[in-house]
Amino acid sequence: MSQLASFVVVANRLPVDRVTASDGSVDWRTSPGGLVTALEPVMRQRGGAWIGWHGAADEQVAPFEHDGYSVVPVPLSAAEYEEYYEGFSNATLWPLYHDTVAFPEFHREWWDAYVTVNRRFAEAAAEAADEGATVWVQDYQLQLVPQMLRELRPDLRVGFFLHIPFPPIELFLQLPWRTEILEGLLGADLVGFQVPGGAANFLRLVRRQTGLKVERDRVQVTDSHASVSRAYPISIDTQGFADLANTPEVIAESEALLEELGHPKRIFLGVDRLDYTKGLRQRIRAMGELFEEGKLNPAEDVFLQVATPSRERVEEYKRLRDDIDLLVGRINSEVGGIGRPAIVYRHAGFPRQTMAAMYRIADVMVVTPLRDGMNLVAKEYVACHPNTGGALVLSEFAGAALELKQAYLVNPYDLNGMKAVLMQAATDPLKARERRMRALKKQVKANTIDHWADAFLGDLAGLD
Ligand code: ADQ
Repeated sequence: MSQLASFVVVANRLPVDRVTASDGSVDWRTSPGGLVTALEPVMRQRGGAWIGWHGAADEQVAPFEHDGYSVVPVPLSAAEYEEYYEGFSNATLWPLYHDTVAFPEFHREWWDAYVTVNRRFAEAAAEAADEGATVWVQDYQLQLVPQMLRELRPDLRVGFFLHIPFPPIELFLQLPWRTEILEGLLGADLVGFQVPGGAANFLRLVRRQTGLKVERDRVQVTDSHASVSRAYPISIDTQGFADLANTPEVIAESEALLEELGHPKRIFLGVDRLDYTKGLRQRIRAMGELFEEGKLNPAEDVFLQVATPSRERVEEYKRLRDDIDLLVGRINSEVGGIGRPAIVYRHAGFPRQTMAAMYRIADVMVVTPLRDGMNLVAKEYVACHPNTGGALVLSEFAGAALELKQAYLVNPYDLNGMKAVLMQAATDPLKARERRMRALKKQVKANTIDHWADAFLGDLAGLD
């Protein structure tokens, strides 16, 4: 690499995707996403480096410059991808950290791969960072990196942010490698969580598992190193989304969508990665029952659900996909007219512009995860929907529920309760819906992704 960086982001994936043109030439394009949008300007300003996997197994890619910052690809073998990423990250940690809504699997080989890959990321960061640089490690795939990095480079200022929930102590203690993970995280000067409950779970665990001195949010790890744990709720580029939703292109696309859907009177919308934490089974059943019971009328109402393909080789995700196909097929075969399905379901990713068009036309946005670190979809809807009485139905178990208090809150495990709230959101007087929406818009305007990054990095820089 040409020069050492004073600001380094370490994440499982790079912020760029490789695009190969028909003539075989290779280009790298910025991949969309809240994290990338937030951190790119910071990196450019600070002369940063982004360390992450480039998305192709068994392949070495040399570091390169992109949009004014350095991109440092970390290689993964096909076996490591299976064991570290699909295995330990997504079949052990992901379900364990999400209230065990699916059964976590514990395999020693997966753990070994997790350690090996975390060390590789730590070494790459140590090599890229300038003297006294700030390194910001992201998410559950890399929880050992802070401590490994501190050992390699005690001069660095290390931050860590967990994008998913930090589980209650009773669940975390199942993990055979609980002490190692705890020590890994404590290597950071600042550990960030989505909600105060995550930080509290973590500090309780530290108190119980280690003999370390904990004072409020500060753990004295060694004589010379303390680690602070706090909540930093992540957000979106609110203005960017609002502006996008108001472009003539998006307005035209939303009109085309309405036409395609046959101008229904009411549109319920669900937008998720296809993941068992998102509560799709419960949501679809609740919507199906409302149609079956005649509370919703397929001639007037439609439920549009889009789900991005995700982790498709992991067993639990394959099962989920089949379950959803079956459920939607069954409901549509029983209710609705020919050419007028009650549920319109697409298993696909869409460009951001299309997402904005969907948010524009949705009367009731249905966000009902069983557990979610934050949930950006809820905030994107609030930013994009014009204030004409749209309604957000939001699970109590999404981190976003702590901020978006004016949403129609639901317990996604309570099907009858959820059905009642869905109907309330659809039928409340316009004034009541507008009042809620105004409060929600105020919230997402006041708390953007820039605030999130500034708050975290400001605190990290200010620690003594
Ligand atoms: P995710 O679990 O991926 O993120 P979420 O916060 O909702 O969940 O973000 C999903 C993103 O993907 C949104 O920006 C959304 O627009 C986009 N998306 C979803 N479906 C799509 C589709 N069909 N087509 C195109 N785009 C689609 C993790 C945690 C969350 C946390 C975020 C950020 O699980 O709790 O909010 O990280 O920290």
